[in-house]
Amino acid sequence: MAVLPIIIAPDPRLKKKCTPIDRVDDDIATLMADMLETMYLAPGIGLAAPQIGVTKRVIVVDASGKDEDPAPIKMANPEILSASDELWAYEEGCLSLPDHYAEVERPAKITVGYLDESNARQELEAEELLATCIQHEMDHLNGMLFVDHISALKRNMILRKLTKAKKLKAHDAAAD
Ligand code: GNR
Ligand code: NI
Repeated sequence: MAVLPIIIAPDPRLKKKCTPIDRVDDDIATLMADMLETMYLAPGIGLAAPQIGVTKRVIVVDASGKDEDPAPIKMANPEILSASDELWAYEEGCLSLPDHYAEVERPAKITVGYLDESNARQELEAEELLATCIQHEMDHLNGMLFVDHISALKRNMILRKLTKAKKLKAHDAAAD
């Protein structure tokens, strides 16, 4: 298994539409395992392949609580089969937007179809935090970040701060 570096916004690799998986083979199963390891170390409750520079429709999530058993889920080609009219609001964060948070409203309950790590078709009903997390990860597959759901004013403020932080980091690296 391997821990991979996470891409920080703004970055064109986070804006790409990812391509579907033909078949979950050993290479995709390894990618899923590496993504979970990267996510747990970060730590985060979800990770999408484009966050590690892979433009494929693969996500992993684990929205279990601190005192619960781990509940890893690996998905290729996730699709929303149904979504509730009822919405749920949550203060979202993103490993690609470190230290920034904003409330986003999304359907409270969803049914998702996907291929698992054995290439078997699965369906999962999710609600609240798990539903939000899956929708957040699926957005990444279409080049969307949670800041694309908030006002342009708040979005640009966050992206400007991240651009500044990147410049500082590049400057520090050049100084040593
Ligand atoms: O770790 C994460 N926490 C989180 C909190 C609220 C809503 C979504 C998330 S996903 C995020 C990890 C991440 O960036 N996944 O793409
Ligand atoms: Ni994210």
